[in-house]
Amino acid sequence: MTEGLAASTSEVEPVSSPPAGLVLAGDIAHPARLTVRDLHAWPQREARVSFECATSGVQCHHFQGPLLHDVLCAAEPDFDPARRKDRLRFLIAVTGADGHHALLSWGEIDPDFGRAPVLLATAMDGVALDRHGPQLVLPQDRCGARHISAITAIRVEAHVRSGA
Ligand SMILES: Nc1nc2c(c(=O)[nH]1)N[C@H]1C(S)=C(S)[C@@H](COP(=O)(O)O)O[C@H]1N2
Ligand SMILES: [Mo]
Repeated sequence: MTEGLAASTSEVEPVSSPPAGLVLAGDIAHPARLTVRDLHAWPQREARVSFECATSGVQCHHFQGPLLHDVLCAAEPDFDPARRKDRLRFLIAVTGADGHHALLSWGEIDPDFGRAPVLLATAMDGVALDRHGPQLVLPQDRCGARHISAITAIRVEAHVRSGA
């Protein structure tokens, strides 16, 4: 029975091109693997952004997708929900398929603090990112470098205070 299921699944979805997805992990209650399709479960927002790249100049794109904050809250980061201050210890590390890597702070996207409407885009310029993987969209950024494409991992981590 298991063999039959495996055979029919591979017919529908060739193992050579599985839908791109990201691993959500770290100091959270619900680690998960999320495909672009899974990201449609949250309310979809839209953003028209322009950003400058040091090598290719100004680019303008239209993105659609859920708020990063909504997706991360569903994973229940390990902070004390009763203390706003506690959330300010957390970092968000985002990695692309090519290893490009950048950090955000929780305070930056939290509606009580920076309120940045950062998206995990499921589509760019009307084209679904199902095969490519989701893209980070930061309407507040002047430069393009944190608009990480083909995201493979997001880690939410409590920063450990160093020294005295
Ligand atoms: N995965 C990944 N995403 C990335 C980058 C990258 O090197 N890898 N470069 C960033 C930079 S520097 C810019 S300006 C924007 C736009 O880059 P593009 O011109 O390659 O689309 O994507 C960003 N996202
Ligand atoms: Mo860039």
